[in-house]
Amino acid sequence: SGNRLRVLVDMDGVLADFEGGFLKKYRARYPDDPYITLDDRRGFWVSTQYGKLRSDLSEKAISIWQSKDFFMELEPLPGGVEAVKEMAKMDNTDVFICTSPIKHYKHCPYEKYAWVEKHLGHDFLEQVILTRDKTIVSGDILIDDKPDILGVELQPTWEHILFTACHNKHLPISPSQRRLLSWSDDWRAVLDSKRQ
Ligand code: UMP
Repeated sequence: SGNRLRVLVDMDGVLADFEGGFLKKYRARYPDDPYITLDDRRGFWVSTQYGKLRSDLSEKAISIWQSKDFFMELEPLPGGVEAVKEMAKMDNTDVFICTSPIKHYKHCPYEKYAWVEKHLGHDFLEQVILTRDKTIVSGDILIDDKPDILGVELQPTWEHILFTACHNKHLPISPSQRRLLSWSDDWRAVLDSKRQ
């Protein structure tokens, strides 16, 4: 606490390639159905955009991330695991992974822990926060690809840094909101800007 910097890092779309993993498994399972390329993705909710494409496709999309091994087998996004490991070694810096599990809880929560253990190591499990409401978690920064992070706390302590993803890259950014374009972007400067 005190003068330490607390960084919250989202998992899906920031550390783990949810969109790429989804599209690959959706096309394998439903090869005769239409799909949305990553370039054409708009809006955070995959299920909503698929439902607009054809009404039955929302349920088919949902079936993909409800399946066993979906979350476990997501590929790391370039540079994310390395950045989190480096952050965690920095002086006066605490890093937590803050991620929302789906309500179909058979596989997702277990697999999120397993993913962190596999890619960041057993000790990093100490840093995992599973919550459906990130506004009640306190921190200095939340790096997240979801444009609107809402919950019961109307004034979260963190500044939301929007992590660029296929679904949010076209969004006009409000003057007050900062972005990280990828893990090649200057995340160290973002952290330093919040240090006392
Ligand atoms: N998710 C859905 N529907 C979608 C897209 C994603 O339920 O159309 C799930 C996957 C993740 C969660 O478990 O939402 C997003 O979590 P955060 O990235 O906000 O932590």
